Amino acid sequence: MKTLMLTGFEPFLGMPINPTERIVNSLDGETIGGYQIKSILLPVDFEKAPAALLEAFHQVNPNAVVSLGLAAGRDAITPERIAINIRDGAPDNNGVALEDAPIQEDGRDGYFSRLPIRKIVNKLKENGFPANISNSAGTYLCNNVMYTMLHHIEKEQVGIPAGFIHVPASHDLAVEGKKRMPSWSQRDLEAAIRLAVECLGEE
Ligand code: PCA
Repeated sequence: MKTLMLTGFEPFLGMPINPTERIVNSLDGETIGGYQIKSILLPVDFEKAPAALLEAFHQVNPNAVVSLGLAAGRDAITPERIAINIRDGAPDNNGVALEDAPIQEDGRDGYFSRLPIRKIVNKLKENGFPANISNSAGTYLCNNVMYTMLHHIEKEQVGIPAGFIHVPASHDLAVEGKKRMPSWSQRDLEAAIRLAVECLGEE
């Protein structure tokens, strides 16, 4: 059977919960769209996250990679169109804040997602879940992980689907968090990510 590496992140920036941690824990080991899910939790750390991602990639040797991140404030599931070669913005969980720093010194400016993002958006909407393509994954850890994976796949000519999906806050994060934010039930978040993975199986 084919394997899909599904990554999520630990909580960050003082938020008590990251719903992507719960999604990956919940889907780990499931078979969706002909893929067995192998879940990996990544640290919100500019140094450790890319290393952990590539180490897991080599261990799992997956046939597809879907990475998930929380975008608190968004109200829909948003597959990302592009990752850019920049690290900038808020401090990571190790207190490191970067400004205008490339991810790869001699890397390309950007990489387009290798996921069927339009198909994912359409399928989610057909099933009653708000979704749209995002044209910016930001400049923080999510963009970093997306860029790192796509750069590696390009460099090594692995030729597999890979990309990133941002998800809104879960209700429990919205209740516990300090800021007001739109939120989804954890069950709907998980159902939406299952549908997104099913799209890969249909490719
Ligand atoms: N979201 C952050 C990093 C970790 C996460 O879940 C981001 O959008 O970059």
